[in-house]
Amino acid sequence: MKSYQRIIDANFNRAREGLRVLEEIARFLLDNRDLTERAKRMRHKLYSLLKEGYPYIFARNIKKDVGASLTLKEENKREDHLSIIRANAQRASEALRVIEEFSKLHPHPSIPHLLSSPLEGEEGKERGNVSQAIKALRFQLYSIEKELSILILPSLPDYPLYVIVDPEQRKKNFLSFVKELVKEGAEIIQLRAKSLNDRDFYSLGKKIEKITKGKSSFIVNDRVDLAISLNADGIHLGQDDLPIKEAKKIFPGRIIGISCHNRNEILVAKKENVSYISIGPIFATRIKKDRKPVGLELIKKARKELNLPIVAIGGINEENIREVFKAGADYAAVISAIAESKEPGKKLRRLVRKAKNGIATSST
Ligand code: 3NM
Repeated sequence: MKSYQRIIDANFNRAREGLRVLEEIARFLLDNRDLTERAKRMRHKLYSLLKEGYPYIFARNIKKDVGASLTLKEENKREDHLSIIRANAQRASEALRVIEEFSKLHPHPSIPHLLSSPLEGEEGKERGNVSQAIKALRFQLYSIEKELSILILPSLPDYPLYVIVDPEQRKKNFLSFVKELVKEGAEIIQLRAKSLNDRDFYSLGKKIEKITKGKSSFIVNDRVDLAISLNADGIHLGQDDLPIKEAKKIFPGRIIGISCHNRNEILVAKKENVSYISIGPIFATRIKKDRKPVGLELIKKARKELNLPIVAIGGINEENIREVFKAGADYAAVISAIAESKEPGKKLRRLVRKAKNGIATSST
């Protein structure tokens, strides 16, 4: 019977640990009261269901546990918050399933039944109640996992330059241009093509997706539907595009960024929990002639109010890139600085070097 006790003990620990990780994500990463409370309630329910089984701790034998030293390579690495959610929800649901199965067994008369708070009723029914209750917890967990996965968003890569490639701004050999940037190490590539029809956007996007696959994060501008069909890593939304909430529902677990041009838009976006906020145009730019530059001041102000990554955009070039990082930006987005260069690869490297220099001297 010791082995039975050890199974319950190990899986009780696994389930509550996994649940606690999900609870912390809901609480500290998402500030989401509802999900925090639901995860917490689940842990408490589990305690109350198994409290009769507490003596099972005495069956614990870590030295003898043949699984204690078995760690798969994948267990030591988590790509992002989403993979933490997946791994822990999986761990907790598997553990619950094990408890559910073993709680159906008839226990040995010499040990306290691991179960159950509702002592009334005949024993068989009681065991059924517990496995049913554990099963209900498992289903609650599935929906918490789904909701967390929709809300949590991956981050941009840790690379300071956000390159926007636009076939209107680089008409000649567009694909070789993109290939060169990726080869030179550009880790973030956004495809922006305002005047292409859907079919042409899709066909160009497929080629960019191939070029960037496994090397750079591929972000699609404006269009969530195209981002989905292109299996992009993320979407960049303007103020007039699909609302962030809706984009998250149909494109969960992907990078979502939003363009902001004033403090009000920044404060609204802050509440939505996005992967990043872009602020611009910082300087005058030929590409958005009608927009008045917001200047470095808006980055400084936003930096004080935001924990989210800030992407500075608009008129950024080799001469001023340091300034945006000094003001508190985390990334600089550029179109013309690279598109107009005869040697885009070299230009990219110089911009990155200067960006890193700006980060090093930034006071934030
Ligand atoms: N969005 P360049 S500024 C596409 O303010 C875009 O949201 C902006 O191009 C914003 O690096 C801008 O050539 C143009 O100035 C960026």
